[in-house]
Amino acid sequence: MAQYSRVSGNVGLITLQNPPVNALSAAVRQGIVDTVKRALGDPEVKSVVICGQNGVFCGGADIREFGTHMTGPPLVPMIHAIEMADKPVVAAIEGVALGGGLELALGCHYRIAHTKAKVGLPEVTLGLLPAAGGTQRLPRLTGLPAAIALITTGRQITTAEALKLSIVDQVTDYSAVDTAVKFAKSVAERSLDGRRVSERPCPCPPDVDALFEAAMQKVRQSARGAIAPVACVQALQAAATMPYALGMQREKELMATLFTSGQARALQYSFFAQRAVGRWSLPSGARWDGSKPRPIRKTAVIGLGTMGRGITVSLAQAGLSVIAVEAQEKPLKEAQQAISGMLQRGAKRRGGAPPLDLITYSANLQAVADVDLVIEAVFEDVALKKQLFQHLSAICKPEAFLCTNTSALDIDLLASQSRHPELVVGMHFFAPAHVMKLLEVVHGSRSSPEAVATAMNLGKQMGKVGVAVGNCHGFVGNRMLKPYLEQGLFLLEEGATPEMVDGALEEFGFAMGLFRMSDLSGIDVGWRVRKGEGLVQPGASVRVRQGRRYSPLGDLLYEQGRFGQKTGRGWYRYDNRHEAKPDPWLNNFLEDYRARHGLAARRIECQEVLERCLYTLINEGFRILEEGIAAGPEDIDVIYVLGYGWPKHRGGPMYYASMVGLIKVLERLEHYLRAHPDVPSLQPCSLLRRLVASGSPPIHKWRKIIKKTQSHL
Ligand code: 3H9
Repeated sequence: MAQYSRVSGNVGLITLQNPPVNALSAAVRQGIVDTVKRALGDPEVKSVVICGQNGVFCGGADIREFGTHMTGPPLVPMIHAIEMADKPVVAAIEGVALGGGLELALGCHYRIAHTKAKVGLPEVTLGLLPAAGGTQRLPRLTGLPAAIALITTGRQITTAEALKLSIVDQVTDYSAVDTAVKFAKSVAERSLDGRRVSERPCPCPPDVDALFEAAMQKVRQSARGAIAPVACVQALQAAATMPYALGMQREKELMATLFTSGQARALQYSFFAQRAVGRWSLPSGARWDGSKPRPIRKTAVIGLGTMGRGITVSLAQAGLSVIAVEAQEKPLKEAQQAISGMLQRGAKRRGGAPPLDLITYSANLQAVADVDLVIEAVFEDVALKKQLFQHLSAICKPEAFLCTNTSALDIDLLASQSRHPELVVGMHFFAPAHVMKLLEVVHGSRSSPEAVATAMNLGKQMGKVGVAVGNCHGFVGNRMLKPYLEQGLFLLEEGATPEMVDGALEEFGFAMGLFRMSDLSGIDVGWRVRKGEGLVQPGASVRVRQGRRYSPLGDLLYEQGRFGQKTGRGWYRYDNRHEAKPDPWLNNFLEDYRARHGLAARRIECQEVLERCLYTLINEGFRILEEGIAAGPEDIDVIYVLGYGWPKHRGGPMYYASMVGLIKVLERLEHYLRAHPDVPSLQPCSLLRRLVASGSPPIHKWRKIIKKTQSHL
């Protein structure tokens, strides 16, 4: 787990060995303790280098150990012993030095890093803080402002930035290990005075109180109820105000609180869920490990509206050539300008040149004849998309994959327009497509495993987290949103206000409440979807449609020209483009509406808002699992955390349900169904009942029960 050798005559080389990221498991920690002791005790050895095997220094503490009974030597005294060594110890950083990995490196006397390596303290993203001295040593090197920024966000940085911040001492294009060995020889006789980071003072600006006040305010605003970022600031405050030993004590206390918190467990579940979705399977039994993706070199994007532009940018940034097609010359020119601007701004942020040359613009669909894969992002109109698929099928080479960015339409229907339906899949991106990490890869009944594997692989190349989902109206994310939004409208009818509903959801941790979200995405967009479903009856405000309760409130707003942010009026008023303000007009409108329908407004508690909105969404999630549209609860949770602003520290809707208790979710759905028997989405799903009947097993056991349920169907 840590190999020891002597190189270059008198350098002790310690190599961490725990693939794939050399995480600091109990065995690795024991290996480090043993090999360090050996190196320090060997009179022939004058200096030591620590590195990781296979070009990766270390990905930090072994997260898999967190939920278990921890054994092996603890990190803090191990790193302390390295720092106190009387021979120079050099960290040779390749690949990554993250979390405990960087903390190990900070305990070394020198750090040499490869230019392509990344370093960071991402513990906060796991609901923790860097508790192996990271909160105390980093600010002593970088100063407080940089340490606050890095530790409270978990941002990973390039070694060029790390060099500027004094986190590393040298950056090399050559082997970091060879460079570190040479360097270790050169400093073998040098005094270690000033090289032990913990012995340095923590540089404090004169306005340190104001600095922490601002930092605390910033994390409280952006954390949306997450406790780890706040604890990170508190630990850094200790570094600024206490001697090192007391700071370490504070770090330990704060970590103890976080370590056992539900938030840390949820975030760690989320970490593994985001990796588990890559191991997809289809109802046919086809799986990720038996399906080979085809390499994609040339791509095309059809339709250069907001989504098409974002997808084009993402493809080009991933190094793929793109033919960007828009039928009319004027919008084509506008799109070209917008895409170039996005690429230039992206290049400024990431460094390097904008990949403008990878994109060819065309107003002619024939230009896509020899591409390997097309993503269509034209207007969400089924007739238009059907026609486009017929054209593409005739124009493209027969082996080309045809993908649609539809957010709800039937993939099988579109595939049936193509001569090769097995090459058709959905690639549902989320706006803004060049920023959002989520990609729903939608398989139709005839999509081949190769097509799914190719779309998943392309998503990965674009830096997305792909989730394979089945074909149904709205797929996973948008389908679950429907009962959630519907409950929001019903609550308004019964006496709530948009700001009250949104307040409860935002307090829960959503990035945006449902009415603010509706204003952002456009009330006209939702109206068009409902029109497509035959639900809209202009001018009418009948509260029953298609045999179930229906709220026409959204349709009535649409008829008033209140489309949301884009028209400055929606569920809120927008005097400047983004700031939502409660609108007295809307309150009057709601009062009139209730009076017209004989609805008495009642006082609605936040708890009811949460239970009705969230439990109906979760209930739909169970239906999705039961129907095999998603293979497991992790798939749904990843979609909600990455695509729908679900608070990360609550794991995702299905994880949340497992924490609240399935029996409680079931009871509350039954309770609300009794009060609203005309709302079918409150009818508990049979899978939920089955899980409760089998004793509410933990979430990792659901897949097995779901499989059994499906085989009974
Ligand atoms: C910490 O250090 C606490 C300390 O401060 C103090 C304690 C006192 N442990 O992401 P990938 C697995 S907290 C266990 O697909 P990539 C991962 O699950 C830790 N397993 O690869 C996956 O397994 P599988 C702070 C880990 O190349 C496989 O490795 N550190 C760990 O895209 C490949 O991962 C972090 O937060 C781990 N630490 O990205 C870093 N890391 O194949 C977390 C990875 O079975 N890790 N695995 O699905 C990462 O950010 C990325 O994994 C990394 C590689 C950038 C390293």
